[in-house]
Amino acid sequence: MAEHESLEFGKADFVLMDNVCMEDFMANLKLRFEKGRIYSYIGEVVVSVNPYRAMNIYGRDAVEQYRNRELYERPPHLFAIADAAYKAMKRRNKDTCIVISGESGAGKTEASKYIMQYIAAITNPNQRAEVERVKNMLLKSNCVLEAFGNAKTNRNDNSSRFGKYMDINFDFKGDPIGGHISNYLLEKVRGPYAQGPSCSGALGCAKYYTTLSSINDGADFKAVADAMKVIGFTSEETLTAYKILATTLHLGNLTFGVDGDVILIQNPKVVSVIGELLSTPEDNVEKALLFRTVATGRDVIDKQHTAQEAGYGRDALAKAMYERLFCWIVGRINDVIEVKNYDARVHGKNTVIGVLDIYGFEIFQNNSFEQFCINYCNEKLQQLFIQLVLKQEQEEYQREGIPWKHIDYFNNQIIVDLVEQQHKGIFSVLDEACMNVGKVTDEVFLQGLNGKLAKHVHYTSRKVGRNRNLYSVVGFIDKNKDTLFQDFKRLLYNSSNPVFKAMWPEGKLRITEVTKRPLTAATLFKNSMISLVENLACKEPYYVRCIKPNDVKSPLLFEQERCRHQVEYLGLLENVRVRRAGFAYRQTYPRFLQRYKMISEFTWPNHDLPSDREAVKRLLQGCGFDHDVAYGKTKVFVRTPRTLFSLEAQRADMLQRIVLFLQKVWRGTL
Ligand code: AD9
Ligand code: MG
Repeated sequence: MAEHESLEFGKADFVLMDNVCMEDFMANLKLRFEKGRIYSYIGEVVVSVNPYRAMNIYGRDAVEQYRNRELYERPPHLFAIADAAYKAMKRRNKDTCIVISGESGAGKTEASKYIMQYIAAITNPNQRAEVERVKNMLLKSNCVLEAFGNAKTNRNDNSSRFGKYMDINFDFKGDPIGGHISNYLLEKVRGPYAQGPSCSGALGCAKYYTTLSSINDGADFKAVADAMKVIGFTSEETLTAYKILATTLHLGNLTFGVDGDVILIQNPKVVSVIGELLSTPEDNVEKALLFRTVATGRDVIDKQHTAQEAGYGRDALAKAMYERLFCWIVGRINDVIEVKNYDARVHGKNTVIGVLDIYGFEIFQNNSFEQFCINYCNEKLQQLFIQLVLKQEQEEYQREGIPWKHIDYFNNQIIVDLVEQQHKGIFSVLDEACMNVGKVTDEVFLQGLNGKLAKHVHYTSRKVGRNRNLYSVVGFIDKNKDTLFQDFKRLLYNSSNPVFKAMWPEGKLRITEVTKRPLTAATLFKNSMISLVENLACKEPYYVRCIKPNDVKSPLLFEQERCRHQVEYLGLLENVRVRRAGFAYRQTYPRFLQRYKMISEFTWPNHDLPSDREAVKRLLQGCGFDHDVAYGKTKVFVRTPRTLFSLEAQRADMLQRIVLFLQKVWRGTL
C-alpha cells in the first residue's frame, strides 16, 4: 500500500480492492487516470495507462524520490520498479529483467526509455570515463534503432516495428559496462494492413517511406547521423543504409504488365534508379525482377515470372532488404556495446538487467498470421508470468520461513503446446503444408489442422467457431514460406558496394549449390520465442503492463470498453487473484511499526519488547488480527486486505485524534 496517497486518487494497489471484480477494477483504473495517476500496482507489477500528454514526473527530483526506496514508500511509478530491479541486481546479485507489454500505442517504448533513463541517472556516481562511454553508446544505439526500426502507423506515430530485448551488463559496483540487443522480427508481417500478400508490399513500402521521412526532418536526421558515427558506422555504411530505405521506397512504385507472352516493367526509369542505388547494372535488376533461375536436372534455365509472381517478388525484396538492414544494424551495435575483457576474478560477478519491449495481444476483426504469432508470443509470456509470479511468492515465503500453500491458476501451457508442439502443433502442421511440392493452398492447411486438431479443446475450425480468438488462414502459407527468390540474393551479393555484399553472403551460392530449404517464418519465430523465454525464466522478472486509454491519442478520454478489453487479455484480474491467494500485503517489521504503532498502547510512542517482530505481534494480537497474519523472519504478512483496511482506518482515526489534541494544545484550550 502506497503511502503519501489518499483514497481520493483511488487505490494505488489493485490488491487492496474490496472486491476482485471487473467493475471495481475498471472504476479504480478510470478514477486514477482521471486524477492523473497513470501508474498503479498489482503487488509488484506496474499497471500504466498512456497519458497522451507530457507528465512532469520524470525529472531529477523524481529520480531522487525513488532512489533506494522500497516499492511501497512512494506512489506507484516506473522508477520504483526500475529501482527494485536495480537493487535486486546490486544487493542480491540477481540477474533481473523488466518485461513491458501492451498493445500498439500503449506506451511500452516510452516506458522502456524512462527505465533506461532512470538507470542511467542512478549509476556511475564517480563519473568513470569508461562507464560514461558505455552509457552514451547504449543511449545512442536506441536513437539509431528507433530511426530505422520505428514508423508511423495508424495506431502510433512512433510505432516500433520490432520486438526488442536489451540486456544491460553491470560490474560489481553496479555500473553499466555493456549490453546486448536482440530483436524479434515481425515487422514485415505486422500491422493491420498487411492482411494479404498482394497488397502488403506496396503498403509496406509506404511504411518504409514514413520511416525515411521521419529521419529526414532536419534535427532528427542529424542526431541519427551523429549517433551512427559515434557507434562506428563508416560514412559508406550510413549512406548504404539510406540507400536501402530509398530502394524499398522505389520498389513500391514498380508495376508490371504483360505484352503477349512477355512480362515487362511499366516504369523502367525506376529500375535504373534502383540499379544506381544498389550499385548494380540496371539490366541485372530488371532480370532479377522478371525471371527466376531454376535448375532442372543438369540444366539451368531462366523462367519468366507471371505478373503476380513478379509483384510478390518485388514485395518480398523490399521487406527482406529492410529486415536485413535492421538485423545488420543491430549486429553492428552489438559488436560495439558487447562487454569485452571482463575478468570476473578482478571485477566480481557481471550481472544483467534486461528490458523487453514487445508487442502485446492483438485481436482485430480479421486476424491473420501476424496476430497469430503475436498472440502466441503473449501466451508464452503470460505462461511465464504466472509461473514466475507464483515462484517469486513461493521463494519469498521460503526465505521468510512461512509455510507455502499451493495456489490453483489457469495453466495455459495447453495453448502454448497447441501452437508449438513438435508434429502436432499448429506451426508444425503449417510447416508440413509448406513442405509439400506443388500447389499448396491455405485451404489445404486448414484441412490439415482440422484433421490433426479436431479433438483439441482449444481448437475450433471456423465452421463451428464461436471462439474468442478467431484467425483466418488466408495468407498463412505465403507468409510462413516467406520466400525471397535466390536471384535477389545473388543480385545484392554481386553489387559493387561492399556493404551489400557483406549483408547478403548467401548470394555467393550458385543455383546448383542451393539445396537447403530456409527455415520458415513460423519456425524462426518459434525458436526465437523459446530462447527468449528461456532467457527470461532464469532472471528475476519485473512487469509493466501498459494500457491504451483510447484510439484518438486524447489525454482526457478513458474509453471504458476499450480498456476493459485490455485488462481482460492482459490477465490483470487473474494477476490480482494470484497475488491475493497468498498474502495481500507484506512489510518489514520496522516499517510496519512506523506506520501503525500509534494504534496500540504497546507500541506507542515506543515499545519495550525485545524485538520489532515481537512488538508487531503484540500490536496485531491486541487488535484481534493475529489469525490473519503470518510472521516471517523479517516481514509480517497480511492475508486479507480487510485486515489492512481496518488497520488503516484505525490509523486514520488515531491521527485525527492526535491532530485534534495538538490543535487544542496550541490554542491553549486544553
Ligand atoms: V508500438 O507497439 O511500438 O506501436 P508502444 O511502444 O507501446 O507502441 P509508445 O511508447 O511509442 O507506444 O507510445 C505511443 C505514444 O504515446 C508516444 O509517442 C507518446 O506520445 C505517448 N506516450 C506514451 N507513454 C507516455 C508517457 N509516459 N508520457 C507521455 C506518453 N506520453
Ligand atoms: Mg514501441
